[in-house]
Amino acid sequence: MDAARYYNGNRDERLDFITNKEKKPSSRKYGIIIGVLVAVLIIAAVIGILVWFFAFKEKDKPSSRSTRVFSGHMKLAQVKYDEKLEDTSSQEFQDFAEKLQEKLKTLYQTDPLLAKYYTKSVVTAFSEGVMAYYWSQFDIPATDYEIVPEFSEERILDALESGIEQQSRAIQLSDVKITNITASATDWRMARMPTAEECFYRLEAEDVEKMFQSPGYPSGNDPNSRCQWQIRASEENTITVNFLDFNIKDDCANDFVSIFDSLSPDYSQAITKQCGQRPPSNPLAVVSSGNIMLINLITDSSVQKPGFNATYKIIPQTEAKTCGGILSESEGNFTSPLHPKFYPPAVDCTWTIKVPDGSKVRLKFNMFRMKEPGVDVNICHKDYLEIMGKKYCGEMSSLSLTSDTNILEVKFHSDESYTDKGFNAEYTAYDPNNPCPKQFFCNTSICISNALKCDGWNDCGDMSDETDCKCDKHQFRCANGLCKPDLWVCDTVDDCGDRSDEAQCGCEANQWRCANGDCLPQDVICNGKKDCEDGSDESSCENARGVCTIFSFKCANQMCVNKVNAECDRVMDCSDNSDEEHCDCGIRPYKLNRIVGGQDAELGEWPWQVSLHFKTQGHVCGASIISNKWLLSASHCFKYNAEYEDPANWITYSGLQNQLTFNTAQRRRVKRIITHTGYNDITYDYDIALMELMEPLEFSKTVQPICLPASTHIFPPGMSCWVTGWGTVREQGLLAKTLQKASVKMINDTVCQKYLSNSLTTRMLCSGYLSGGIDACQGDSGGPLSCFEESGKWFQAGIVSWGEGCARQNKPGVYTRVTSLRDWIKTYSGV
Ligand SMILES: *[C@@H]1O[C@H](CO)[C@@H](O)[C@H](O)[C@H]1NC(C)=O
Ligand SMILES: *[C@@H]1O[C@H](CO)[C@@H](O)[C@H](O)[C@H]1NC(C)=O
Ligand SMILES: *[C@@H]1O[C@H](CO)[C@@H](O)[C@H](O)[C@H]1NC(C)=O
Ligand SMILES: *[C@@H]1O[C@H](CO)[C@@H](O)[C@H](O)[C@H]1NC(C)=O
Ligand SMILES: *[C@@H]1O[C@H](CO)[C@@H](O)[C@H](O)[C@H]1NC(C)=O
Ligand SMILES: [Ca+2]
Repeated sequence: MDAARYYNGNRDERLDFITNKEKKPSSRKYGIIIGVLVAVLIIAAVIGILVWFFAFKEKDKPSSRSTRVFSGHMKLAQVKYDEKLEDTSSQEFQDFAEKLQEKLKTLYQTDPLLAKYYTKSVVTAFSEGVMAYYWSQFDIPATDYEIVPEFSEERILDALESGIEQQSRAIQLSDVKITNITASATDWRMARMPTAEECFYRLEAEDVEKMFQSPGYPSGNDPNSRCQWQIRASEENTITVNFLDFNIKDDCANDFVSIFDSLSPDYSQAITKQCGQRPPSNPLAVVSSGNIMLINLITDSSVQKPGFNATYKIIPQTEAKTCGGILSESEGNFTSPLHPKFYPPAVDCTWTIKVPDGSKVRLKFNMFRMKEPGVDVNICHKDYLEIMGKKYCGEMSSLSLTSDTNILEVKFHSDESYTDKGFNAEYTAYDPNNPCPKQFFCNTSICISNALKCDGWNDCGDMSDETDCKCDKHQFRCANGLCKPDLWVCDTVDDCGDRSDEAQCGCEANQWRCANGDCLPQDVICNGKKDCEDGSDESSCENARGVCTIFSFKCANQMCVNKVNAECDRVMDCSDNSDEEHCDCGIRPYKLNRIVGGQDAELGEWPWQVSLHFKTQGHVCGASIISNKWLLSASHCFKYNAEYEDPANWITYSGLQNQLTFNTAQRRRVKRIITHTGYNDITYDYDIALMELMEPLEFSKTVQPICLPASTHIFPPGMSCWVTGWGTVREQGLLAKTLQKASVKMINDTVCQKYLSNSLTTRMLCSGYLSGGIDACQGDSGGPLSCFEESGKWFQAGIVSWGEGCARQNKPGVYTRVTSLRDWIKTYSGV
């Protein structure tokens, strides 16, 4: 075996060991031994900086080294393609691979540095068109760590190309000639020997859909898996893979699936790299550009997830890559190729929208996602959509445009690497003399309801609906002339854009504002003394030992921690760790698509939301899960009459998204309902209740508890939170079928108090809708107000209690303040 010669010279004994083994080729062990050794020996990363950093850190250990692996493909001239080359155990494959490996070695000789650290090249596969797939490995001993950054893709390619040029001058007629060659840095864990059998699969895609799963699915694959699926199809076809279930650990560095439009793990032809768990509403489905595809599964974490269950089949190239055309109806829809699957790499198409003379085209994207690593969305040098001379790429939650004439051309381009879900667009012809019949025409070309003009919300996207307004009595006039809901005043958020809504909010610039609004000199902060009456000047001072204020977090051992929101923030603050106990909460197991817009909640987006059904009336109130046996809700849901106080009349549904499909929800009966003795049905004070379940819940992807905040937890005014529900107190009309969500923000207590003529007690807080145009009623009495903290968990700030009607924009919603009743919850439920 020629490979042995590669280890001559300055290699150390561990590599000589490989050499010896390699002298006995063509046994199955070969691959396994190499695999194991590679795993043991190689410590590498894809990114040069990382490798450099590692090498630097490890330089004191003489035996450690950095390994860099490059992979790609090359086109071969002057050889006939033989199908036997697809069988890696055939003599033809072995002979030809060896010949090419030898050739690659000599190509690297053109660069002395590469030659010095060269370890080996391995040809892993062939495909028709006489394409060969390979990877090359370089090992740099720790003592030479400073040269690691020299191993760039450019340098490798330069060496290969100049080597090919030199050889072509001295070429003999019978010689194999390498033409176009590619090389890109890859993860060493995906470089496999062609003879490897462990977790290596060859699949043939056909017309009929076939299935494959990751090993061990669904109970979970082994940690340290290096699995590869090579999928081929007959010519003139592309391959599509649909992941029915995809659940890999949510850590893309150690655990991931990488899919390539090649038989090499060559990132210049990557289709995508994914990790985490995908909800059913956002499945992963990819398509190749040609008749090959390579899928890699790498798992390194010790905790394993189920893996994936997928189907694969062919799509004829003519179908997968044909798109565009002339759209001459006055309205219609079009999408990126194969949407909502990922579009294939290397596709170009153009749609020409042609509406009657005198009309113009309005184009609206209901979904737009063409995101690639390392792309500046202002330039869009890879995949893009081009409309009227402007390129669009990345991720956009809303995009609408209008044409200048009756013709609009939309060009779509996808390059060789990285694809995405693409877009889904809707167009309509409109009369430029009357662009929005009975509606307001925004400068961004969209039409909005007249009621949204001058309501303080930027509904158009460019503020054109909020200029030239007269403010009404519940609005604040900003210095720049805009009108804003006066509830937005003094909430620390600059709503006006000129800070005029935050200007008269208490203290001078050089003063410290206590939480109760008092103004004191700045130097009172963290001086170890309580200067503010409430102690808020010492509330976030990590070294204010011994100072216990109403803002301090109290550890189980009675010590005080002066840090804002110390509980469950993944930092151990109490010496007894009690701040990080009972923190299995506030997590969404599904990895949700960030751009999920609209008002409909995704399955698993609010896994603590519960629907309370009363007798035969169906959904009546909301609640939240705070442990597997306890739900939190509002007293007023049970104080209507005696029947409502009887636990036997209630059924709870957890994990429910749609009020028509109960089969996936967990149904539990109620053992006990505890309402607050202080509940007042006139003022709605102490509007809190606990429900104990007969049977515990089973936590799952769609059923999870929310974190309860410590009584000292602060949800500051201006903070954005979410209110969810099916809408019980809807003013008119039916309940929503799908769980609704709305973004709201916390309102300054003083401001809300004034607004509500002093009906707010300290057991209540206010929040209001953040975006305009909401005409549904998202809140559910008893449902949660959920707030995401940067430490990564969701906390329940409030319980939906009362408000003046539903989502009338300038009215606040009033919630039971969970922090003020935290001790009551603990007393009665133990949670
Ligand atoms: C090889 O590369 C050249 C230039 O990049 C290109 O024009 C040619 O089409 C390529 N040939 C093949 C067979 O891919
Ligand atoms: C994969 O999913 C399909 C369709 O849901 C199902 O029929 C099949 O049993 C699943 N395979 C495994 C191994 O669970
Ligand atoms: C286009 O799609 C939207 C939403 O997906 C749908 O409401 C509309 O009816 C479609 N229009 C046409 C002309 O197909
Ligand atoms: C609308 O936009 C155009 C340019 O896009 C700008 O010139 C014009 O002033 C804008 N009009 C308003 C009312 O904002
Ligand atoms: C709330 O607004 C009042 C003025 O109305 C201001 O004095 C106070 O500091 C604000 N509170 C907070 C926490 O920002
Ligand atoms: Ca404000």
